[in-house]
Amino acid sequence: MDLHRLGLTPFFQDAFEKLNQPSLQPARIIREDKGAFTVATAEGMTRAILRGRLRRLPPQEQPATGDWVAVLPLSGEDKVVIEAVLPRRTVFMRKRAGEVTEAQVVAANVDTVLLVMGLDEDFNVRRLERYLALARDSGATPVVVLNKLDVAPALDSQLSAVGDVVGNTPVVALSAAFGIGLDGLAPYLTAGNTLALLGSSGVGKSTIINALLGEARLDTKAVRASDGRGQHTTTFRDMVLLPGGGAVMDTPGMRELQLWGDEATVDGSFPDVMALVAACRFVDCRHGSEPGCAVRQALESGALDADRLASWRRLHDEVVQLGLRLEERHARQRVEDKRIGKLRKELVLKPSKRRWE
Ligand SMILES: Nc1nc2c(ncn2[C@@H]2O[C@H](COP(=O)(O)OP(=O)(O)OP(=O)(O)O)[C@@H](O)[C@H]2O)c(=O)[nH]1
Ligand SMILES: [Mg+2]
Ligand SMILES: [Zn+2]
Repeated sequence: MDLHRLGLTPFFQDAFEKLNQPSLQPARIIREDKGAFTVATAEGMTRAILRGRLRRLPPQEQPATGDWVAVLPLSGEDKVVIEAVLPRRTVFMRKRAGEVTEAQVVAANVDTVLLVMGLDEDFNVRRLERYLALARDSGATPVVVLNKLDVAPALDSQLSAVGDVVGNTPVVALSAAFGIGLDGLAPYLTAGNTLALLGSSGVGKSTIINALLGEARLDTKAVRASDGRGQHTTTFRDMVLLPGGGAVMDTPGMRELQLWGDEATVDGSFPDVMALVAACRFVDCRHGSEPGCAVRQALESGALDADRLASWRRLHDEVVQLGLRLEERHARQRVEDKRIGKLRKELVLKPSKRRWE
Protein backbone atom coordinates (compact mmCIF):
# COMPACT_ATOMS: atom_id res chain seq x y z
CA MET A 1 0.00 0.00 0.00
CA ASP A 2 1.29 3.46 -0.88
CA LEU A 3 1.08 5.26 2.44
CA HIS A 4 1.68 8.64 0.80
CA ARG A 5 -1.56 8.29 -1.09
CA LEU A 6 -3.14 7.58 2.24
CA GLY A 7 -1.85 10.89 3.60
CA LEU A 8 1.62 10.11 4.95
CA THR A 9 2.94 13.66 4.51
CA PRO A 10 6.38 14.93 5.58
CA PHE A 11 4.75 16.09 8.84
CA PHE A 12 3.96 12.51 9.90
CA GLN A 13 7.04 11.01 8.23
CA ASP A 14 9.30 13.33 10.26
CA ALA A 15 7.43 12.57 13.48
CA PHE A 16 7.85 8.87 12.83
CA GLU A 17 11.57 9.19 12.05
CA LYS A 18 12.11 11.20 15.23
CA LEU A 19 11.04 8.13 17.23
CA ASN A 20 14.22 6.58 15.89
CA GLN A 21 13.03 3.03 16.43
CA PRO A 22 14.04 0.86 13.48
CA SER A 23 11.86 -2.05 14.60
CA LEU A 24 8.68 0.05 14.16
CA GLN A 25 6.72 0.88 11.02
CA PRO A 26 4.42 3.81 10.26
CA ALA A 27 0.74 2.89 9.91
CA ARG A 28 -2.62 4.60 9.80
CA ILE A 29 -5.68 3.56 11.78
CA ILE A 30 -8.38 3.09 9.21
CA ARG A 31 -11.03 1.45 11.37
CA GLU A 32 -11.92 1.25 15.02
CA ASP A 33 -14.81 -0.92 16.06
CA LYS A 34 -15.34 -1.19 19.82
CA GLY A 35 -11.65 -1.21 20.62
CA ALA A 36 -10.65 -3.48 17.69
CA PHE A 37 -8.30 -1.65 15.34
CA THR A 38 -7.46 -2.15 11.67
CA VAL A 39 -4.41 -0.33 10.38
CA ALA A 40 -2.88 0.21 6.97
CA THR A 41 0.88 -0.39 6.75
CA ALA A 42 3.11 -0.36 3.68
CA GLU A 43 2.39 -4.11 3.39
CA GLY A 44 -1.38 -3.81 3.55
CA MET A 45 -4.25 -3.97 6.03
CA THR A 46 -3.83 -5.76 9.30
CA ARG A 47 -5.40 -6.04 12.73
CA ALA A 48 -3.76 -4.08 15.53
CA ILE A 49 -3.77 -4.18 19.30
CA LEU A 50 -2.88 -1.38 21.68
CA ARG A 51 0.16 -1.41 23.91
CA GLY A 52 -1.24 -1.35 27.47
CA ARG A 53 0.22 1.99 28.40
CA LEU A 54 -1.70 3.69 25.54
CA ARG A 55 -4.95 2.47 27.04
CA ARG A 56 -4.29 4.54 30.12
CA LEU A 57 -3.95 7.82 28.20
CA PRO A 58 -6.69 10.45 28.66
CA PRO A 59 -9.56 9.77 26.23
CA GLN A 60 -8.63 12.53 23.80
CA GLU A 61 -5.09 11.19 23.46
CA GLN A 62 -6.06 7.60 22.78
CA PRO A 63 -5.64 6.45 19.19
CA ALA A 64 -8.63 7.03 16.92
CA THR A 65 -9.50 6.44 13.28
CA GLY A 66 -7.29 8.65 11.13
CA ASP A 67 -4.36 8.65 13.53
CA TRP A 68 -0.87 7.90 12.30
CA VAL A 69 0.82 5.45 14.61
CA ALA A 70 4.04 3.50 14.96
CA VAL A 71 3.48 -0.26 15.01
CA LEU A 72 5.56 -3.29 15.92
CA PRO A 73 4.94 -6.32 13.67
CA LEU A 74 4.58 -9.58 15.62
CA SER A 75 6.52 -12.32 13.88
CA GLY A 76 4.36 -15.18 12.70
CA GLU A 77 1.13 -13.37 13.57
CA ASP A 78 -1.28 -11.45 11.39
CA LYS A 79 -1.44 -8.51 13.78
CA VAL A 80 0.71 -5.64 14.96
CA VAL A 81 1.06 -3.72 18.22
CA ILE A 82 0.41 0.02 18.27
CA GLU A 83 3.38 1.39 20.20
CA ALA A 84 2.96 5.14 19.77
CA VAL A 85 0.53 7.68 18.38
CA LEU A 86 2.18 10.36 16.24
CA PRO A 87 1.23 14.00 16.86
CA ARG A 88 -2.04 15.00 15.17
CA ARG A 89 -2.24 17.69 12.58
CA THR A 90 -5.96 18.19 13.08
CA VAL A 91 -8.55 16.74 15.42
CA PHE A 92 -12.33 17.11 15.47
CA MET A 93 -13.57 16.74 19.05
CA ARG A 94 -16.91 16.92 20.76
CA LYS A 95 -18.01 16.54 24.35
CA ARG A 96 -18.79 12.88 24.93
CA ALA A 97 -22.57 12.35 24.91
CA GLY A 98 -24.25 12.18 28.30
CA GLU A 99 -23.31 13.64 31.66
CA VAL A 100 -19.54 13.09 31.64
CA THR A 101 -17.29 16.10 31.10
CA GLU A 102 -14.91 14.44 28.75
CA ALA A 103 -13.69 15.05 25.20
CA GLN A 104 -14.24 12.51 22.46
CA VAL A 105 -12.24 12.40 19.27
CA VAL A 106 -14.60 12.22 16.32
CA ALA A 107 -11.96 12.22 13.58
CA ALA A 108 -8.18 12.64 13.62
CA ASN A 109 -5.91 14.05 10.92
CA VAL A 110 -8.69 15.02 8.57
CA ASP A 111 -7.84 17.71 6.02
CA THR A 112 -11.34 18.43 4.74
CA VAL A 113 -14.37 17.83 6.92
CA LEU A 114 -17.63 17.52 5.01
CA LEU A 115 -20.49 18.65 7.24
CA VAL A 116 -23.37 16.80 5.65
CA MET A 117 -26.97 17.90 6.04
CA GLY A 118 -30.05 16.64 4.25
CA LEU A 119 -32.26 19.05 2.32
CA ASP A 120 -35.20 16.87 3.45
CA GLU A 121 -36.65 16.81 6.99
CA ASP A 122 -33.12 16.77 8.40
CA PHE A 123 -32.59 20.38 7.28
CA ASN A 124 -31.79 22.56 10.29
CA VAL A 125 -29.49 25.58 10.08
CA ARG A 126 -29.21 25.75 13.87
CA ARG A 127 -27.60 22.32 13.90
CA LEU A 128 -25.31 23.43 11.09
CA GLU A 129 -24.14 26.37 13.22
CA ARG A 130 -23.17 23.88 15.92
CA TYR A 131 -21.16 21.73 13.48
CA LEU A 132 -19.45 24.81 12.06
CA ALA A 133 -18.43 25.99 15.53
CA LEU A 134 -16.82 22.63 16.31
CA ALA A 135 -15.14 22.42 12.91
CA ARG A 136 -13.47 25.79 13.48
CA ASP A 137 -11.30 24.40 16.27
CA SER A 138 -10.45 21.16 14.51
CA GLY A 139 -7.81 22.53 12.16
CA ALA A 140 -9.57 20.78 9.25
CA THR A 141 -11.14 22.83 6.47
CA PRO A 142 -14.93 22.58 6.62
CA VAL A 143 -17.15 22.22 3.57
CA VAL A 144 -20.93 22.20 3.93
CA VAL A 145 -22.55 19.43 1.88
CA LEU A 146 -26.29 19.63 1.30
CA ASN A 147 -27.48 16.22 0.14
CA LYS A 148 -30.83 15.04 -1.27
CA LEU A 149 -31.11 17.92 -3.69
CA ASP A 150 -33.73 15.82 -5.51
CA VAL A 151 -36.23 16.11 -2.64
CA ALA A 152 -35.51 19.65 -1.41
CA PRO A 153 -38.90 21.22 -0.66
CA ALA A 154 -37.78 24.85 -1.05
CA LEU A 155 -34.27 24.89 -2.44
CA ASP A 156 -33.86 28.66 -2.91
CA SER A 157 -34.86 29.61 0.61
CA GLN A 158 -32.88 26.70 2.06
CA LEU A 159 -29.75 27.79 0.21
CA SER A 160 -30.15 31.38 1.33
CA ALA A 161 -30.70 30.28 4.97
CA VAL A 162 -27.47 28.28 4.76
CA GLY A 163 -25.68 31.20 3.10
CA ASP A 164 -26.61 33.38 6.08
CA VAL A 165 -24.72 31.22 8.57
CA VAL A 166 -21.72 29.73 6.76
CA GLY A 167 -19.56 32.84 6.30
CA ASN A 168 -16.94 31.91 3.71
CA THR A 169 -17.24 28.14 4.15
CA PRO A 170 -17.87 26.54 0.72
CA VAL A 171 -21.28 24.94 0.17
CA VAL A 172 -21.87 22.01 -2.20
CA ALA A 173 -25.43 20.89 -2.98
CA LEU A 174 -25.82 17.43 -4.47
CA SER A 175 -27.87 14.31 -4.73
CA ALA A 176 -25.79 11.24 -3.97
CA ALA A 177 -28.64 8.89 -4.86
CA PHE A 178 -29.03 10.40 -8.33
CA GLY A 179 -25.36 11.24 -8.90
CA ILE A 180 -26.08 14.94 -9.31
CA GLY A 181 -23.54 17.57 -8.26
CA LEU A 182 -20.88 15.14 -7.04
CA ASP A 183 -18.27 16.99 -9.11
CA GLY A 184 -18.61 19.78 -6.54
CA LEU A 185 -16.48 17.57 -4.30
CA ALA A 186 -13.75 17.03 -6.94
CA PRO A 187 -11.44 19.79 -5.61
CA TYR A 188 -11.09 17.86 -2.34
CA LEU A 189 -10.49 14.42 -3.82
CA THR A 190 -6.76 14.59 -4.34
CA ALA A 191 -4.11 12.01 -3.51
CA GLY A 192 -2.94 12.31 0.08
CA ASN A 193 -5.95 14.39 1.13
CA THR A 194 -8.11 12.96 3.92
CA LEU A 195 -11.82 13.73 4.04
CA ALA A 196 -14.34 12.84 6.72
CA LEU A 197 -18.12 12.99 6.50
CA LEU A 198 -19.97 14.10 9.60
CA GLY A 199 -23.67 14.60 10.09
CA SER A 200 -26.85 13.14 11.53
CA SER A 201 -27.92 9.58 10.81
CA GLY A 202 -29.68 9.20 7.49
CA VAL A 203 -28.28 12.28 5.73
CA GLY A 204 -26.55 10.04 3.21
CA LYS A 205 -22.90 10.00 4.33
CA SER A 206 -22.34 6.37 3.31
CA THR A 207 -24.35 6.88 0.10
CA ILE A 208 -22.07 9.80 -0.86
CA ILE A 209 -18.95 7.65 -0.34
CA ASN A 210 -20.47 4.81 -2.38
CA ALA A 211 -21.23 7.30 -5.16
CA LEU A 212 -17.61 8.51 -5.09
CA LEU A 213 -16.38 4.90 -5.18
CA GLY A 214 -18.79 3.95 -7.92
CA GLU A 215 -19.84 0.83 -6.01
CA ALA A 216 -22.11 0.01 -3.05
CA ARG A 217 -19.28 -0.80 -0.63
CA LEU A 218 -20.76 0.72 2.53
CA ASP A 219 -24.12 -0.22 4.05
CA THR A 220 -26.93 2.28 3.74
CA LYS A 221 -30.49 2.09 5.00
CA ALA A 222 -33.66 4.07 4.29
CA VAL A 223 -34.71 6.71 6.81
CA ARG A 224 -37.84 6.01 8.87
CA ALA A 225 -40.92 6.94 6.90
CA SER A 226 -42.69 8.33 9.99
CA ASP A 227 -40.23 11.12 10.80
CA GLY A 228 -37.42 10.94 8.24
CA ARG A 229 -34.84 9.98 10.85
CA GLY A 230 -31.89 7.75 10.06
CA GLN A 231 -31.51 4.29 11.53
CA HIS A 232 -27.88 4.52 12.68
CA THR A 233 -26.69 2.19 9.97
CA THR A 234 -22.96 2.94 10.16
CA THR A 235 -21.71 1.95 13.61
CA PHE A 236 -17.97 2.58 13.47
CA ARG A 237 -15.49 4.97 11.87
CA ASP A 238 -14.11 3.53 8.71
CA MET A 239 -11.74 4.90 6.11
CA VAL A 240 -11.66 3.95 2.44
CA LEU A 241 -9.27 4.85 -0.35
CA LEU A 242 -10.83 6.59 -3.32
CA PRO A 243 -9.95 5.51 -6.86
CA GLY A 244 -8.79 9.00 -7.81
CA GLY A 245 -6.60 9.27 -4.71
CA GLY A 246 -7.30 10.52 -1.23
CA ALA A 247 -8.93 8.77 1.68
CA VAL A 248 -12.40 9.32 3.04
CA MET A 249 -13.71 8.49 6.48
CA ASP A 250 -17.29 7.42 7.06
CA THR A 251 -18.63 8.05 10.55
CA PRO A 252 -21.77 6.98 12.43
CA GLY A 253 -24.52 9.61 12.50
CA MET A 254 -24.35 11.63 15.69
CA ARG A 255 -27.39 11.97 17.93
CA GLU A 256 -26.02 14.87 19.88
CA LEU A 257 -23.13 17.09 19.16
CA GLN A 258 -22.15 18.91 22.30
CA LEU A 259 -19.43 21.49 22.03
CA TRP A 260 -15.92 20.98 23.31
CA GLY A 261 -14.22 24.34 23.29
CA ASP A 262 -14.40 27.81 24.74
CA GLU A 263 -16.07 31.11 24.00
CA ALA A 264 -13.70 31.80 21.13
CA THR A 265 -14.89 28.56 19.50
CA VAL A 266 -18.41 29.91 19.35
CA ASP A 267 -17.71 33.60 18.77
CA GLY A 268 -15.48 32.81 15.81
CA SER A 269 -18.45 31.25 14.04
CA PHE A 270 -20.69 34.24 14.63
CA PRO A 271 -18.71 37.20 13.24
CA ASP A 272 -21.98 38.98 12.35
CA VAL A 273 -23.22 38.82 15.95
CA MET A 274 -19.79 39.69 17.35
CA ALA A 275 -19.59 42.84 15.20
CA LEU A 276 -22.90 43.98 16.69
CA VAL A 277 -21.82 43.11 20.24
CA ALA A 278 -18.70 45.21 19.73
CA ALA A 279 -20.88 48.17 18.68
CA CYS A 280 -23.03 48.13 21.86
CA ARG A 281 -22.51 51.19 24.04
CA PHE A 282 -21.65 49.18 27.16
CA VAL A 283 -18.95 46.51 27.12
CA ASP A 284 -20.99 44.39 29.55
CA CYS A 285 -24.24 44.86 27.59
CA ARG A 286 -26.60 41.90 28.05
CA HIS A 287 -28.48 42.93 24.89
CA GLY A 288 -31.71 43.30 26.83
CA SER A 289 -33.02 46.79 27.59
CA GLU A 290 -29.65 48.58 27.80
CA PRO A 291 -29.49 51.90 25.95
CA GLY A 292 -27.34 51.92 22.81
CA CYS A 293 -27.58 48.17 22.27
CA ALA A 294 -26.56 47.48 18.66
CA VAL A 295 -27.80 43.88 18.88
CA ARG A 296 -31.34 44.93 19.78
CA GLN A 297 -31.33 47.59 17.10
CA ALA A 298 -30.31 44.98 14.52
CA LEU A 299 -33.10 42.69 15.69
CA GLU A 300 -35.63 45.49 15.40
CA SER A 301 -34.46 46.51 11.93
CA GLY A 302 -34.45 42.88 10.79
CA ALA A 303 -30.69 42.95 10.08
CA LEU A 304 -30.21 40.13 12.62
CA ASP A 305 -32.37 37.03 12.81
CA ALA A 306 -33.73 36.33 16.31
CA ASP A 307 -33.11 32.60 15.86
CA ARG A 308 -29.47 33.23 15.00
CA LEU A 309 -29.03 35.34 18.12
CA ALA A 310 -30.73 32.66 20.25
CA SER A 311 -28.41 30.09 18.70
CA TRP A 312 -25.32 32.15 19.59
CA ARG A 313 -26.57 32.58 23.17
CA ARG A 314 -27.28 28.86 23.52
CA LEU A 315 -23.89 27.74 22.20
CA HIS A 316 -22.17 30.43 24.21
CA ASP A 317 -23.86 29.30 27.43
CA GLU A 318 -22.94 25.71 26.64
CA VAL A 319 -19.18 26.44 26.45
CA VAL A 320 -19.33 28.67 29.52
CA GLN A 321 -20.96 25.80 31.47
CA LEU A 322 -18.37 23.39 30.09
CA GLY A 323 -15.58 25.73 31.20
CA LEU A 324 -17.04 25.88 34.72
CA ARG A 325 -17.30 22.11 34.93
CA LEU A 326 -13.72 21.68 33.74
CA GLU A 327 -12.51 24.29 36.22
CA GLU A 328 -14.34 22.47 39.03
CA ARG A 329 -12.74 19.20 38.00
CA HIS A 330 -9.28 20.75 37.90
CA ALA A 331 -9.81 22.25 41.34
CA ARG A 332 -10.82 18.84 42.71
CA GLN A 333 -7.80 17.31 41.03
CA ARG A 334 -5.48 19.90 42.56
CA VAL A 335 -6.82 19.13 46.06
CA GLU A 336 -6.39 15.42 45.44
CA ASP A 337 -2.85 15.85 44.06
CA LYS A 338 -1.94 17.91 47.12
CA ARG A 339 -3.33 15.27 49.47
CA ILE A 340 -1.38 12.52 47.73
CA GLY A 341 1.76 14.65 47.63
CA LYS A 342 1.50 15.25 51.37
CA LEU A 343 0.91 11.59 52.07
CA ARG A 344 3.95 10.66 50.01
CA LYS A 345 6.12 13.18 51.80
CA GLU A 346 5.05 11.85 55.18
CA LEU A 347 5.82 8.31 54.15
CA VAL A 348 9.26 9.28 52.87
CA LEU A 349 10.30 11.72 55.58
CA LYS A 350 8.95 9.83 58.55
CA PRO A 351 9.51 6.14 57.91
CA SER A 352 7.77 5.64 61.27
CA LYS A 353 8.71 2.65 63.32
CA ARG A 354 8.36 -0.41 61.21
CA ARG A 355 6.10 -2.94 62.69
CA TRP A 356 8.54 -5.77 62.47
CA GLU A 357 11.35 -3.95 64.31
N1 LIG B 1 -33.77 11.08 -2.03
C1 LIG B 1 -32.50 10.86 -1.73
N2 LIG B 1 -32.19 9.91 -0.84
C2 LIG B 1 -30.89 9.73 -0.53
C3 LIG B 1 -29.86 10.51 -1.13
N3 LIG B 1 -28.69 10.11 -0.62
C4 LIG B 1 -28.96 9.13 0.26
N4 LIG B 1 -30.29 8.89 0.30
C5 LIG B 1 -30.98 7.86 1.09
O1 LIG B 1 -30.92 8.19 2.48
C6 LIG B 1 -30.91 7.00 3.26
C7 LIG B 1 -29.82 7.05 4.28
O2 LIG B 1 -28.57 7.03 3.63
P1 LIG B 1 -27.23 6.55 4.35
O3 LIG B 1 -26.13 6.74 3.36
O4 LIG B 1 -27.40 5.22 4.96
O5 LIG B 1 -27.11 7.65 5.50
P2 LIG B 1 -25.92 7.83 6.56
O6 LIG B 1 -25.71 9.31 6.69
O7 LIG B 1 -24.74 7.03 6.18
O8 LIG B 1 -26.59 7.29 7.90
P3 LIG B 1 -25.92 6.57 9.20
O9 LIG B 1 -24.96 5.54 8.73
O10 LIG B 1 -27.06 6.02 9.93
O11 LIG B 1 -25.25 7.69 9.96
C8 LIG B 1 -30.77 5.86 2.26
O12 LIG B 1 -32.04 5.28 2.01
C9 LIG B 1 -30.27 6.53 1.00
O13 LIG B 1 -30.65 5.87 -0.18
C10 LIG B 1 -30.24 11.49 -2.09
O14 LIG B 1 -29.44 12.19 -2.68
N5 LIG B 1 -31.57 11.63 -2.34
MG1 LIG C 1 -23.76 5.49 7.14
ZN1 LIG D 1 -26.09 44.96 23.40
